[in-house]
Amino acid sequence: QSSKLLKIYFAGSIRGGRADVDTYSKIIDYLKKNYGEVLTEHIGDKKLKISGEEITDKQIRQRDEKWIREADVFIAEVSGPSEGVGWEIHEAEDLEMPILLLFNSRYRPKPSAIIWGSEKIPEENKIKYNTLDEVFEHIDDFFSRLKNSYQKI
Ligand code: 6IA
Repeated sequence: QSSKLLKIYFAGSIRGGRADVDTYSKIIDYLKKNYGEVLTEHIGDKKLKISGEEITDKQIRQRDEKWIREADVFIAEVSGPSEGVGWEIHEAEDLEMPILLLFNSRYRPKPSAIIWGSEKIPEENKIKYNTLDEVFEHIDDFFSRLKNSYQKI
């Protein structure tokens, strides 16, 4: 295991809706405590305004493109639909990053087929969960699988 802190890109809905912000924030805390640096910590910020931001959309897009290239692993919470998260998943696929998808079927039975049907994401990394404890277990499993197959980790 390298001594360099692992960089994690966590994706969650912003303008798609903030109903799950508590979940995002708990997942981010768990990742920081156990696995590395989360480049996108603001996703779990309850005070984040979804309009009237001090930075422009172009700056957000550029910054996120840079962060996703820096990151070693990609984790997305996909329960609520979000165009931005959908785009980021495709970008992570293009960059051949290890991807973990977390889905709670509280709002809808399944995520978009375009996401869930991806052959670039192993089936065991497409998680349907009910409780946060389950999420944490799946995150642990994801990282232990990576240790065996992915050199940087
Ligand atoms: O379509 P959505 O807004 O739901 O897309 C959410 C995804 O796009 C997240 O996973 C983010 O990585 C990215 N994203 C969208 N808006 C922002 C944003 N705005 N900041 C960073 N990433 C974003 C708030 C800026 C604020 C900190 C000043």
